[in-house]
This record gives sequence, C-alpha cells and structure tokens, in this order.
Amino acid sequence: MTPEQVLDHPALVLDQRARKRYFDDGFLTVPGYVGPAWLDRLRAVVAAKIEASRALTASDDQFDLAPDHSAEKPNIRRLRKAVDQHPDLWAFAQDPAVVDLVADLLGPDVRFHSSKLNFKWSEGGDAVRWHQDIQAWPHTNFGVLTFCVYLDDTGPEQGPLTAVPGTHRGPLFEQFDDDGRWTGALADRDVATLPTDTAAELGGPAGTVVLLHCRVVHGSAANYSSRMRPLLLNVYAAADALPMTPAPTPTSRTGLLVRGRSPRTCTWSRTRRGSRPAGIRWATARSSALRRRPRAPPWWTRRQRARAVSIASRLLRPAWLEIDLDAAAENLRSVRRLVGAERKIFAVLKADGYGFGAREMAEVFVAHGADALAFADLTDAVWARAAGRVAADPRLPEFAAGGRGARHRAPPHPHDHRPRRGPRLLPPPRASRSRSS
Ligand SMILES: O=C(O)CCC(=O)C(=O)O
Repeated sequence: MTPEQVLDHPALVLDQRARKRYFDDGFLTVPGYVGPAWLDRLRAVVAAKIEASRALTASDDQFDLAPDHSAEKPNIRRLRKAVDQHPDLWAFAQDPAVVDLVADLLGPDVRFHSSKLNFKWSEGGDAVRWHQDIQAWPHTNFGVLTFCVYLDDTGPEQGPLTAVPGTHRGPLFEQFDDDGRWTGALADRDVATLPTDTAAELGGPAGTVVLLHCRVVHGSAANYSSRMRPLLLNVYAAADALPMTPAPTPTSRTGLLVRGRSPRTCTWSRTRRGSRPAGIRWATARSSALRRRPRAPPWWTRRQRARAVSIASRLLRPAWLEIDLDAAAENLRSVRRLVGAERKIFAVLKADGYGFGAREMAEVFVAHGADALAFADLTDAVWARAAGRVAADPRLPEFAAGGRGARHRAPPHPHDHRPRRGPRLLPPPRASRSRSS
C-alpha cells in the first residue's frame, strides 16, 4: 500500500496528523502508550530472563551475552526471538492495542515478522551505528516497520533511539564493507552525506512507543548511566509485503497474520535508479515489469485465476528477478549491428517475454529499432496495436481468418483456435469431394 492508501483507511489509534508525521519523518514517538498493566507483565519477564541468564557462560539461541557476563553480574545484550521466549511476549505482540497502532501506519492487514529485546546494559551498553533495517530483511515493498517500546524511563543518558528525519525517502545504503562482509551499518563516507545534525533523540517515559519506518536511518548512543535500557522491538509488515529472503532470526510466529486478512496479491515497490545497494539489488524504477501482476492466460476461468493468485500470494519465498531494460536495448542494437540496416528485425515476445514482461520489452525493442513485434498472446498484440507500438507494415498480409484476431488485424495464433476439448493446433483439413459419378 502507498502511504496515501494507508492514510485513506480510518485511523484506529493515532490522529491523522501523527500518521502523516510518520510518513514525513520516517518515525513517530507515542509517549507512554503502553500502560502500567502491560509494563508490569513485560518487566516481570525481563526480571525472570535476567535470573535465567545467570546459569549461562556463553551466548546461545536465546541470549546474546556481553563478554563480561557472569552469574554475579549479568550483562545481556539481547534476548533473541523474543516472542518465542515467553508467552507474554507473544501475547503482547498480537495485542489489539499494539496491532491497531501498527495498522494505522501499515494498513489494516498486518503480519508479524520478528522480535528481540535489546537491553543496552548500564555502564557501557553498546552504541548502535547508523543503519537502515530493510536491508536485513528485504520485502517486496517498504510497508514494514519496527514497533519499539521502552520498558523503563529512557532519557538521553540511556542511549535512546535516534533517527534522521526524512532519510526513509532517500537512498538505500550499502551495509556491506569493502570486502563484501555484512556490517549492518552505513559506511562513514555515506554517513557524511546525511544531515545527522538534524537527528531526533526518541526517548520518553516507560511505555513510550517509537515506530521506525524500515528505511529510516537510525542508531543509538552507548549507555554510560547506572540504569540499563530494556527496549522491546517487534517488526511488522503490511500483509502485501512479502519477505524476499528468509528472516535472519526467524521466530515460530514469523509470517503470521496478526490483523486483518491475507491479501490475494503482493505489491512491489519502486526505488529510484542508482539507489540500490549491491547486497540487495532492488528493482529499479524502469523495471516496471516487476510491479505488474502476472496475467493469467485469457482462457482461464475466474475460478482458475482466483486460485492461481491465491497460491501465488501464499508463496513465502517468491522468486525475484531484476530486469535491466538497458541490457535488452543493447541486445537489440547488437542484432542491428550484425544484420545491418537493410534487414527487418522482428522481436518475438513469447510467454510474456519469457516472464520479463512482453509489453515492457516491446517498448524497449520498438524504441531501439525493432521493425515489428510478434506476440504469442493475442491480448498483447491487441495492446500493441491500440498503443500504436506497431506501425502497420504494408507487406504483411492482412489477416483474413475469423476469430478475435481478425477484428484487430493481428496475425493468427494457435491459441485463437482453441477447441473446447483438447488442443488442436491446426484447423482440420477439408475433405476433398471428388465427384466420381
Ligand atoms: O537498541 C537500539 O538502540 C537500536 C536497535 C536498532 O536500531 C535495531 O535493532 O535495528
């Protein structure tokens, strides 16, 4: 969903100005949103986990421990996969008060993605470098956010979340180092391009919720105070945003719908050309083929189409292709160089241009010198004529047979002759009647 579409849904929790502010800034703070009853339950979980960590000497699947962690003086960096570590953490993640707030910013249909509890321990809890989240768990669109709640009062001394307003509308940054290793953070040279002096410190009293857009550049300072800073972070995605890679720290609830309905289709976002990091390879704006829903063959019944769409939308690991239209153009120009100016080039676009988008490829080929187009699907041929993409070639024989193609002066194709039962590619030969008297 676009921000405009989200904003068209009636607000559930936030006022409209706050929702707009989230889309303007890329983050929103809701002071004291989580009330004392939930805070007490969540703090009880934290206390129990700290006690449990005393038995450990090394990090495990649940606890990420700091090097100086000990039974006497626990120092936990993170509780991983939080919703799997205590029933209350999962109950909180799907509480209507939580998912309604999320729905105000993602739209009514919401899936749970992942969660963790960052402790940022007292007297030296680590700083978190400037980063964007979406590179860690790419989705087909940017309708993904992190719902963060402070379990204790958090001021500037505790290293609150800090975000640079508007950066969710800017580039996606590379978060690999020069040797190709994932760092999860921006390089200093990229940070230098950002107005970090405008960064907002997003602290608040216990129960304050911070909602972070998946593209906003954010981080946090170290905590040198005498109080730790427990922060629960749950990630949610609009249900039409499908993950493009398996979640790095999947929970048993990852992908579950926590609000609304499962949509029949997923949505692809565009990014600006040149704004994609090498590690992710987002679609470019010009690869509009990626955003088009695949078209069902014209002879499918409504039921067949609905079933195909519903199966496709349930695929959690959709294939993803980046289609470089400049490369397609260069291919056409190469063929032209090979055959010379005299020869006619027919660009043949079968099977939806082999999945690249017959119409998008047609545009490119015509723009770069194809003399004619040939389609397997009559609907594409009809589109091409209507859109004026194909100049009528006087040497092409008029299509004189019956069927839908005739109305559009398009050449015939076996699909146009589909009999009711079984395929038949050619019309049956006429029986010759000889009068033998
Ligand atoms: O715990 C923090 O201060 C920052 C957490 C964060 O930004 C993240 O995990 O993406």
